[in-house]
Amino acid sequence: MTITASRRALLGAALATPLAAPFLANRAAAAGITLRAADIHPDGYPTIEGVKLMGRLVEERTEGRIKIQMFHSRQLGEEKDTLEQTRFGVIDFTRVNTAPLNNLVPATLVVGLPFLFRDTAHMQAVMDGPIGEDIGKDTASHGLVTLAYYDSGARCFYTRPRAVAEPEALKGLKVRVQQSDMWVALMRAFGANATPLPFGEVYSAIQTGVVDGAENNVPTYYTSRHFEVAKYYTKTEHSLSPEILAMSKRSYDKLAKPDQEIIRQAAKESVPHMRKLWVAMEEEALAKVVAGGAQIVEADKAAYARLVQPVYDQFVKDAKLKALVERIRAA
Ligand code: GTR
Repeated sequence: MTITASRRALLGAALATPLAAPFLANRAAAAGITLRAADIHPDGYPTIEGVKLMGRLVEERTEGRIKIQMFHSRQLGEEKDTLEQTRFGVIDFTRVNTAPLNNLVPATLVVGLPFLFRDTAHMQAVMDGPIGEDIGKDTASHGLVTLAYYDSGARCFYTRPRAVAEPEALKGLKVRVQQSDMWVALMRAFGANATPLPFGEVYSAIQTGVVDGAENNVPTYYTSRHFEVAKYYTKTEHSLSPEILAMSKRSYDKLAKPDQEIIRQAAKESVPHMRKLWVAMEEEALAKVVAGGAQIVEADKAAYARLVQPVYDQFVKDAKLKALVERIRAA
């Protein structure tokens, strides 16, 4: 049966109507999915902006079929929680430091080891290259697809009672650390008492004297407003422990190969963007904390570095981790 002229006219009119476009768009959206990403940092922080860029690229390249919604500011919980939920596919992406992964995936502790990287360029070259890729492979058996590594600057001490230019000044102070055995051991090696705490509890822990201080990069010291309660920021730069952007393997496996590739590629492309913002943020944060009353103190880094061997002895025991440390040093 051939389509009658009048029906053809009707059909043409329907397609020409302005209603047709939103109708089709709605259908496409209904067929699409929105993936959820978690981060503890506030909106505007470079890690958040990195993931947002990844989301825009993914949405564009899948013609709106895949969207990524960012939940910042600990809306989905602390890093330990979001990691667990990502492993089990409740959350699709999480951006965390390597530290909360340390007990689960030993290779991740290596890149947080004290005074391991010579500088930021060394860290970036290692993480962006085959070594970073190998570390990423180890996360897969724990339900996480490592997509990219972001910068996290240099971690330094900030303390309430006094500056800690020499390790002697740190002796006996209670210092908050991330929830990782390596980090607890490192504080001990430095002579401090380690108190592992989730990030969101640090401000009040310092304020109420539960701990005497913590350690972090300047941007986090600023955005967390920890500078209000711990005025002395001592530039020990003891670790360049990078950030990791991981996708839930469960969520990843549900996607078609070309979509997986789009996500991997978008994550890679978000790295230079994040790093550019990071450099600007470090400068801005430093000015802001100084204006807010923080005192920036130079440290005897060599004296700190002399204390860390026991941490390497305790955690870099098996042949695999030893080889990893050697590869990083030689890179
Ligand atoms: C920040 C890092 C977070 C988290 C936090 C902490 O520098 O970006 O992922 O590790 O430090 O100390 O808990």
